[in-house]
Amino acid sequence: MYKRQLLKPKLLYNEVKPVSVVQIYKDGKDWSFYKLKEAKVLKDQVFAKEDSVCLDFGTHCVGYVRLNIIPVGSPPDAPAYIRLKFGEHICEIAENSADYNGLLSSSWIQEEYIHIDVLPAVIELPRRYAFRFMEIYVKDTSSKYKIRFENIVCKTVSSANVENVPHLNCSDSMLDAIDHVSVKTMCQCMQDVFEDGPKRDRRLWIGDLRLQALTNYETFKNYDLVKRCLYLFAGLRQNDGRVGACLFTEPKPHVDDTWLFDYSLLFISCLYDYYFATKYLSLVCELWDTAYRQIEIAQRFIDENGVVKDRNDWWCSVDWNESLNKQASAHAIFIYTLKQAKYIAELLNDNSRLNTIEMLIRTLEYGALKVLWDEEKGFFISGEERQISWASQVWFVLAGVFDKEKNARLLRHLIDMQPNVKMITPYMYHYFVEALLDSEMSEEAMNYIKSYWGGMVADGADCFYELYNPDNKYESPYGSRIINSYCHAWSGTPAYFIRKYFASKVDF
Ligand code: RAM
Repeated sequence: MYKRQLLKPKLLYNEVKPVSVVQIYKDGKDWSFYKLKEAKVLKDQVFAKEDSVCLDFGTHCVGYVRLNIIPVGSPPDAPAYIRLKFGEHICEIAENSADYNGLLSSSWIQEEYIHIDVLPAVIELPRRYAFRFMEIYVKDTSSKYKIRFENIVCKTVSSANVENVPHLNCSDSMLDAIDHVSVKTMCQCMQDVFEDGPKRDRRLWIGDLRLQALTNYETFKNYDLVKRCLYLFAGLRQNDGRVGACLFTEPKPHVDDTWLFDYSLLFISCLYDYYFATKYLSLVCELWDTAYRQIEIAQRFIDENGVVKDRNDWWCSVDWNESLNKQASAHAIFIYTLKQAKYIAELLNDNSRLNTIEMLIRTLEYGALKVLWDEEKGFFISGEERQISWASQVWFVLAGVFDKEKNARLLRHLIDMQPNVKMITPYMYHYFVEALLDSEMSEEAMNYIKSYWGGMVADGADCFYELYNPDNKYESPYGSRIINSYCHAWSGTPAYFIRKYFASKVDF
């Protein structure tokens, strides 16, 4: 049996019932809701053709829904025909799914039409949903009978046990709330593997895994789940040894055909972090060849000036800001991961690879300073149009091309100048906060944690979103925000920052 199979986690189940019936309304430009009544009185409400109700489960749930449908009136002389809709965010219920015309498949929209021929009935939906809100819409019964709903329940599932995570209880209630939402986000995404989002894409992406693993080391400490995911990536490589950007576990584990420059290199970071968290050298030793192979592949992207070549397809992830040029970030991520690889090579006494790694670091640092650094502007530029973005500066700080003082000056300059190619994903904000902490700017780091992730909490998030642009809350890389994920692994890292870097200043 494969090692990754041996490490399959045990799934834990629970039951959550709806707490209230809510009314959706437009609050200015956006959707909002208020409580109409307790959910327990729903059993007395009778539904006829075109009636609907929206239930609030009070918290984000991942799991399987069951409900009883009871006929009222004459014997049912026609099937009941209902629509069930599930939403992590109220906008998914409020907006008409038929209007969706985005980039990703509409099949992600959590909506089912069901005929029920025999009543009363117990409906158990086979699909796993991620939601807080559930809408029931009665498309039709018949003129002779109506229906009622009873025993609505969600059997929730996760491989994480929240009871294993000590509660944060500090004097700052905003920080407590951010930590709580962060731990909840992690828990919902910890399933058979670390999923990126339990609504969408429900699979293992390496960029997400890297941040989940870091947060997991400070919270759930499920080292085996990280190990399983690393075995999956290493055991299911693409053709020439490339680590794929993501993989699926059903019907059996298989790698996707997407490859991303930065994600493949982040396999090295995952291994490096795993070593620091566990000090288990054996896994590092076992997976070192796979990690090193990613360097050999990325090396092909370096041009004659020692700079990573730009491309205009989806070759590198970094952030979802559509105007972002990724060349400089990719270049810096290569240096960043090479330095981690250098550490591993030293640890394993792999001297021949160590020489190559050191040579590559020199080449790329030289190329960065010669071609990508603009002394006059005081920023790293990216692409033919010499774009100045937040992401490029952040990744260069993390790459450690300059010393700490110069990095701190670069970050201050960035904050002062506010270049308009901004970061829009919590994923990229994570690395920004990491760069601030690396540069001993912990006050600024804390302020950004509070304003960015705190902004989502203030907007009512019970899990952190895939994408959050405080300047445009409708932003979606996919053409519609109803397809965005509102519980997304790469957003759950504040608990990591708070617990790792600020633990001495807060109480548990
Ligand atoms: C999306 C997912 C995932 C991310 C990739 C790059 O499909 O949101 O989290 O890692 O893109």
